[in-house]
Amino acid sequence: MGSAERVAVPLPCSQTHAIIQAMDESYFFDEATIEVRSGKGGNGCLSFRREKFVPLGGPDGGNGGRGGDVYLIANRHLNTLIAFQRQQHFRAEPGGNGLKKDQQGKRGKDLLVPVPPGTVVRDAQTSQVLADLVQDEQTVLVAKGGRGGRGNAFFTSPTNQAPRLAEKGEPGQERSLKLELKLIADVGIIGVPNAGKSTLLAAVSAARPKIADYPFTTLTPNLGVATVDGQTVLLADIPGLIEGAHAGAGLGIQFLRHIERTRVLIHLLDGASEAPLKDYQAINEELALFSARLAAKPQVVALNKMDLPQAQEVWPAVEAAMRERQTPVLAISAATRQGTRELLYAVLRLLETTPLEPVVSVVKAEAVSPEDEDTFEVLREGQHFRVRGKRVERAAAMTDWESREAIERFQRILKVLGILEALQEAGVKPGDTVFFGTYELEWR
Ligand SMILES: Nc1nc2c(ncn2[C@@H]2O[C@H](COP(=O)(O)OP(=O)(O)OP(=O)(O)O)[C@@H](O)[C@H]2O)c(=O)[nH]1
Ligand SMILES: [Mg+2]
Repeated sequence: MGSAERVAVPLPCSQTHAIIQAMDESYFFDEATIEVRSGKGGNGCLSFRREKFVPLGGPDGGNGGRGGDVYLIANRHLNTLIAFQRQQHFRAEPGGNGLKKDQQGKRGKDLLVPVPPGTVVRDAQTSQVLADLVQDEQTVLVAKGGRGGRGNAFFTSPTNQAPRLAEKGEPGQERSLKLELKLIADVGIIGVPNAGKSTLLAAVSAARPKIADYPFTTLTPNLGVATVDGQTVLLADIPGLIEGAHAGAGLGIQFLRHIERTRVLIHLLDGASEAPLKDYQAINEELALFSARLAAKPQVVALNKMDLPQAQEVWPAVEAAMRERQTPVLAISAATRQGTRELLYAVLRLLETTPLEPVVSVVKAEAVSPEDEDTFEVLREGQHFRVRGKRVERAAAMTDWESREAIERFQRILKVLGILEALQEAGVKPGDTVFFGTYELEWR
């Protein structure tokens, strides 16, 4: 990325603020579509030196500067895509025009757009994954700045000492991107529907998820921040899991994916259930069927609803079973907050002894696909012809149509690429209109 100057989009708001706002609007923003545009290259300059006693000095028009690139950069202070509700358009600065006396145009500043870690970036048109930004400060180039047009000094040659020709800057790239946030909470709260997961999240954080006495109250994950001894822990409450979840039953598979990146799990047991230990086993089986990675995540088990006699009755059996498995276990009541603080301490202890997983990153240095530059096609559109191709369209956009020499140069490019021949084969006649990108030319 060089050492070029950069501008960063300011961070929209602090982490907690963003989460609470997302809660207020009662759903979690985990998708956004944005438009990015890199800077156009600056135009090349057409100029001749003015010297005393020399009627026409040598050409001294400088090249235009390169346009700025657009990058997305992971920023650990963000954990929602909510900022993109307010702003969807991001543009890098254009390059400066070349100047006389062989002065290069200024390079356009790059634009850095911060996104939360866990953001998967796709091309909105093709759905192709461009990057999976996982680690803080991981960066991906999404739109490359246009090349600066060359000034007339560049075109000086033994046979042309005074070129009246300068290129225009290459247009910037425009791209529509789809962002998807995979939650990266520290802790995932899992359990059967109605276990009290949302009640627990509400008890330990400022989040206000919907709570009700029927299964599948939670439809999309809720996030909350809990503070324990000055440390913050980000918790995600996901929809209840049932048998077959790994294969899409209930609200299924997408939520298992959401918790795949959390570091530890709170496995909440419904103390009012017929058989909490059976539920426990069924959920663990679902995790294992989904992925080995999920099954291997450390768990803290909590038997909920201890304010009910039913829960108190099963507690000794639950406690004994977990002791046997050497799994930490607590008795809590999310409703009365009995034991919830101790549960957070147990989670902290587990987080401390759980190393961060090595991050597997698929980020390429550039997400801008190198298309085949020189290929083209000639299409017939009613009375007109259209030539499509990356290189030729760029050449057309960079040609100064006021300059005879520039037009001649464009014709030479057509010849070299074999486009002249292809047009003749397609039956083009003098007076016909030929389109190159947005440029319309009359065939002569
Ligand atoms: N008595 C008692 N009831 C509780 C406790 N915790 C939750 N509940 C009740 O259990 C029901 C389900 O609670 P939720 O928090 O919505 O459960 P959930 O696990 O998020 O459920 P889903 O989102 O549907 O999977 C509600 O009626 C809660 O009021 C508790 O500690 N004691
Ligand atoms: Mg819920």
